[in-house]
Amino acid sequence: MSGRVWYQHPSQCWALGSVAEAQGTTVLVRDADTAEMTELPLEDPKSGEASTHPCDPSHMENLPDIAMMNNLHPAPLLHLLRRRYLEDQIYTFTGEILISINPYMDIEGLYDIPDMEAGDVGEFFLSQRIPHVFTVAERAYKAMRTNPLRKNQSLIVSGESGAGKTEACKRIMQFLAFLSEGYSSRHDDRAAASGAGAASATATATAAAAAQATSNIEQRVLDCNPFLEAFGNAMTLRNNNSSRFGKFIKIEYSRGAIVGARMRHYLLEKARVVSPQSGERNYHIFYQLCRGADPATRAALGLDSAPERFRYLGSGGTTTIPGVDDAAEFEEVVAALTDVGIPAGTQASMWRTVAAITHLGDVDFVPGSVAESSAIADAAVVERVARLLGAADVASKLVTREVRARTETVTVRLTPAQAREARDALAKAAYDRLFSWLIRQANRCLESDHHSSAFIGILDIFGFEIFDVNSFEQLCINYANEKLQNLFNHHIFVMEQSQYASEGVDVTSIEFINNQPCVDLIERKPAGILPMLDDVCRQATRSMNDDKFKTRLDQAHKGTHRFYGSTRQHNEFVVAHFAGDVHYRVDGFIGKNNDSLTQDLRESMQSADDPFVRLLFCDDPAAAAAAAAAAAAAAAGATGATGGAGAGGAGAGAGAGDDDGGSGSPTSPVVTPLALPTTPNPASGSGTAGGGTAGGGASGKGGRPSGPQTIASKFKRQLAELNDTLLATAPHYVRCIKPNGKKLAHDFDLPRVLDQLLYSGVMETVRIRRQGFPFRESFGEFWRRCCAGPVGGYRSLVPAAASVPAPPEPRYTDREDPSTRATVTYDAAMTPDVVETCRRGTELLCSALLSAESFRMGKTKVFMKDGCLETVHRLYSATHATVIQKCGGMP
Ligand code: AOV
Ligand code: MG
Repeated sequence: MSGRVWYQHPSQCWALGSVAEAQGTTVLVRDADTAEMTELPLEDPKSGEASTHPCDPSHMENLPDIAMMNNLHPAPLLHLLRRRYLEDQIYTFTGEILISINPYMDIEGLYDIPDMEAGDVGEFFLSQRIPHVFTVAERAYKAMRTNPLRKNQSLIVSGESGAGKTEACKRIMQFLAFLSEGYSSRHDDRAAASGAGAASATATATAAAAAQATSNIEQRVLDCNPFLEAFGNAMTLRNNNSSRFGKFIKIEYSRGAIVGARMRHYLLEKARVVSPQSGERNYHIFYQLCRGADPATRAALGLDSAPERFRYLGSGGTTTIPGVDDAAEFEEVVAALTDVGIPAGTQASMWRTVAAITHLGDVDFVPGSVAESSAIADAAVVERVARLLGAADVASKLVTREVRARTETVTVRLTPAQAREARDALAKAAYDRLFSWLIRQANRCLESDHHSSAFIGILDIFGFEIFDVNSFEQLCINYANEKLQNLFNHHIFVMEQSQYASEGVDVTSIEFINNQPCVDLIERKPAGILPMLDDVCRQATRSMNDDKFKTRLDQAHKGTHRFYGSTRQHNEFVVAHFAGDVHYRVDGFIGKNNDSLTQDLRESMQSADDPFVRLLFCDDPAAAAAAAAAAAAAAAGATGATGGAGAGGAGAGAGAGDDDGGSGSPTSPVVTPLALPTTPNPASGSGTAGGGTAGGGASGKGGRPSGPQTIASKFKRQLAELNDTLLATAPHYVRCIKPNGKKLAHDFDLPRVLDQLLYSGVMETVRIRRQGFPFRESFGEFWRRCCAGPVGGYRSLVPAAASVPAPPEPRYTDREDPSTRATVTYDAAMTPDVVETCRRGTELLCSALLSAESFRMGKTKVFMKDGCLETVHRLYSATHATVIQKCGGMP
């Protein structure tokens, strides 16, 4: 095996070969497969990385855990993953982290749950250390039940779009449901508790929903998936079932049984509702409804089984997904909605809303009779929308906007372009609110009736995205990933440190790549990209535009922040993310961040005849009540305060800051102060956000002294919360990898995978490990290793150690863990005395043969640098070459 090396290959990243010749600064390598010769510089001139790496026998083994490999390096790691992947072994551990590679096909039996003895439940995969998502789920489950310090667990699943995060999360949830059911069948305490809970709470809406739901809590958690995916997933170029929102599900436990769940969602991609990109679809539900609703419903909704006829549904140019039957999926969605307790009547309302949004897309505008105005092109279409929403005034509200000034209200006509913008804003808002409502329903039905003592959180967030043109949405998504990466770095670093700490081993200065400056560049006040965008959005002036925002960014960061860059394109800036440089185009940033639905349209929806539509557009009842109280207080005490440029209104609406630009920032030309509203509208929470009368146009959108918070600030707050939640849990990581860009099975694109291993931090964990002591073995196992072989094994090399006895043969025995009542297998031969003997032998041998720098004695394990074991082995082979040969080689 000696002489074999991994070498840098032009197309394969790394390949196996042998050094034919080394001359000065170059090396000549013969490929192991093709015998082709390649001459390489000793070091890669760009990275300074050695262009060859010695191949260790362990690199050729099919290891379930990369941590078992000697002389770790990206090359053998990559080849191990490929080999396993091609044999349908898609999971591999790297220490505690699970790597999962999307197989793009169903692997037979992979998710079968074997028959287990009662004692094995929760230990089955774990005790065998099988690389599998079930193992990670078991580990989290076990830790939740046994770790008194950190009960709450989180499973953090990451990877780029299409890597398999959502599938992994579903499998994890199914398995957790299985564990919980297994627990409940052995302990009937929960059954008794939930029976009592349901009986005492029948008066509440929660219990009513739960009572309608036919299934148990475990099943209900799983039942949410079909409808969440129908409404929140879409076919994209990268993934036929791409999640267009992030979600965090907390599964709540009492002892070992699930008692409830809660979920949060993050940033549903709204732009898709009105403009799916070429080659992509809108959200699944639109097509499912068109194809799956019964003919009568379809007729009542004005829908058609050919969704491509509707502009919002057909503009991506594709309406079918290979292998997917939308009509059958619709049936599944309806069954799931019914199962979680959403009555048929409410479902009908949901379909009306979905249909109304579909028709909205076909409302178009032509120039009106008066200059700068518009008229609706086809009255029949808008009437259908009005009927479905129960909002008769929607037609007029789409082409005009009321601007409220100090003493009067002026109706301003909208140009066709502005009217289209208003229409799209309404469609996006309606869909977004429908989705949020759905999440609330799911939460209601999953709400726990009784006390939970711990949770397991599962995070499935949109993967890092780099497109040709990246916009505000990508910045938000990549920001989320940057935050998660930051947390990962922290955890890995902490985990590694704590391994050493628990063994009492001192390791000096482990360094890790910190992406904190990049996170700061995006989020930190005052000059971070998002805070600056918020500032700009708050400045209610027409002169502020996306280009000026870009100029401000340049002024703040160009040439000074190493994670910020600028290109020749005047409207682009670059962020050096951990996963690569991303060029963002600023066009539309301000509009997308403001995300405003005109107040008129919102009010129109809030007073719709259809109670379901009213409900959707009713702002948070609690917030509305608080705002009403604040408004009343402000009105009572603010008679003399009208000079405050609308600050009274602002305060009343949302308690927003005094720093609002409504009162005239240095860059704003003229801003007319606003009067207090004559009839404060607490429900909208926005006071009188009329604003830009100064411009004389219909730019009510511009001025928002206290309007709803921006998308960026809301998202930032949500992520901060998530971060705090996750920080307080014990994390378990699943890193999903996308093997190719073609959605193909058995296709492993080496450079692509290496890229993901690098940016997902997997390589970094390997590097951190190598900086410390990557080889670690318990004293017993290590000493057994030293005593094996002719002449008494390695210990024969050190006279003082030669007399230390070998441990007895292992005697694997089962015992019950008192805290979990689970069966654990252990080696009964390893009594404390035996362990102490092994420790002594280990120490004698290591101190005699290794430098003090290269090993550490922990409390139960010995730690070594890479290559130490090989040194010992070489010495041994050389010393006893003849004897070893006589005995027929090494054991
Ligand atoms: P994602 O969640 O990571 O992307 P998915 O979990 O949706 O990716 O996986 C994409 C597709 O790959 C699935 O629809 C399956 O067809 C296939 N797939 C993934 N994992 C498996 C598996 N374990 N076994 C079989 N097929 C699998 V995104 O949501 O786009 O970031 O926003
Ligand atoms: Mg997904």
